[in-house]
Amino acid sequence: MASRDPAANQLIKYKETAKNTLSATTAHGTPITDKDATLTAGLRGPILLQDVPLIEEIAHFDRERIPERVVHAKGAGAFGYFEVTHDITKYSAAKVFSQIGKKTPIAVRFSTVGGESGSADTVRDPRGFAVKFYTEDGVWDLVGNNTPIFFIRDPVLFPSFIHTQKRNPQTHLKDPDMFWDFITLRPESTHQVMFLFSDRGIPDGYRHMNGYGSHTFKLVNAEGQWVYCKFHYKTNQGIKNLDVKKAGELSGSDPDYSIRDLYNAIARGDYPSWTFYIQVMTNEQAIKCPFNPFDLTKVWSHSEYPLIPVGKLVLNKNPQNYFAEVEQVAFSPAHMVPGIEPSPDKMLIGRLFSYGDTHRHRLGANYLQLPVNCPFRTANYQRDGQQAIHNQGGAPNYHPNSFGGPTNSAETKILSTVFSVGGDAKRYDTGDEDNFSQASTFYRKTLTKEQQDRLVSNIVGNLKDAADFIQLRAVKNFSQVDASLGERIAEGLKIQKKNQASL
Ligand code: HDE
Repeated sequence: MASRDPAANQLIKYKETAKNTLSATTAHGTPITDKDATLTAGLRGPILLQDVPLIEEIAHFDRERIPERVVHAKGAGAFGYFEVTHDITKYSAAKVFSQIGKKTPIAVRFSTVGGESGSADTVRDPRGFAVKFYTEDGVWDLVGNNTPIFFIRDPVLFPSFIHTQKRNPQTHLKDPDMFWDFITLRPESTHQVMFLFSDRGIPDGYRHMNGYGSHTFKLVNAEGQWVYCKFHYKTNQGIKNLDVKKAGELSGSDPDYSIRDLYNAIARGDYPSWTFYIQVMTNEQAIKCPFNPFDLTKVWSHSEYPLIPVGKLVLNKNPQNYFAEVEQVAFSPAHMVPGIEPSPDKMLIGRLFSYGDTHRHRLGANYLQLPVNCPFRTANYQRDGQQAIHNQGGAPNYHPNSFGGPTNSAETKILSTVFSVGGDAKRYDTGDEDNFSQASTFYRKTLTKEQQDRLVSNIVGNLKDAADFIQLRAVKNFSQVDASLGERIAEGLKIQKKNQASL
């Protein structure tokens, strides 16, 4: 860690800009005459209840912590803009894409997933890459990761999947069995597990990784025609990953490595940027697609569905206050804008519920009124609740009404697609759908020989602590990706051939 980088000099810089030292006040704004001593009866006497500044100070301190995010608790944030460089209005009428050269302000939060808010940045874990676009038609959140795929394809498994990476409920320790037990019982996770244990599993900070909306979405144009789409944001800094040894060292010497790297780059004026692309698939193509195009464990081939450039994301401003602008920033996949809609991806639909729900718990019912979250314009019939800052004045609080309250938007009607759904209502376990074909392509075609070697070593290094029967199950799954991959992992784990045969 550089000793006096821009992050280290933050307070010195603050002092340069703060012209006069102001007198301290209570939270209700009255000047405090003595910040250094409590009000006591006599030199050694007890404190008087009328020491309002003291009571206020302690009472506020007692309430400083809010629940951390249940996943993605550790993160860094920054602000900037999205600029359109290519016209995609034939696909989407979303105002954010309306014109080449148009700039929309954005907020971005990067994160690790499993660890607590104080955990190390350089762990092997997917990275969150959430983007908030403040558009004229409201806030659009693209709450993605640095991977185009995910571990599971049914949201009902998500809380359990996350529990496997949290602490064992009895020991309060990270558990050597839970993750691999779950992963091997749900082989649809194999594709993402391979990505996680490849070099890209430990990015070098947040600037040197790509981002993906991951799910399939729908884009709707001004005529109401729609296509399915995926979003990609590719780093212009180049992909850089940390090797296992360096990452381990940094976990001890600079656990906030990624936050520091992002803050300093922006403070230096070295603004990170990403080129933003879409892939599109028509409904006819989706019907003929040999795999389920709404399955989050699958990628869409770039040769069949080429990347179409759209614009760039640029981060040029650090937060002024971490808690207000990063801890309280509230992303939700349900925050979509006219011209962008969800696809039937079950995972996406599960997410549409979860985020607003967790924000109401973490930040309160009026979380969308916090400055970092609020859109340019809100006009609705929601009122009151804790911390109602913008309570819409004297506007009517019921609908329909005869007094000029907000009403239906005729302009965006065409952008709400009509679609048919059908089939028997049933719980369809998708665990046995094609789990290995894309994982095989990743192993055989995407990874070089050296990358394959490191993948094997990373998997073995982690799996070696799991119980024997779980190791055997893992070898069986990896053998379905590629027989030699299974063999090499078995060899690394010193598993005998006869044990494998017993599976
Ligand atoms: Fe999340 N996820 N997630 N997730 N997720 C949260 O929302 C959830 C998923 C992602 O920087 C939570 O505000 C469910 C996929 C990011 O503030 C929570 C499911 C992807 C962030 C939640 C998923 C993500 C979150 C926790 C399965 C990549 C951090 C705190 C259906 C495409 C956003 C919060 C930030 C955060 C739920 C799966 C990305 C609990 C139920 C897939 C980047 O609502």
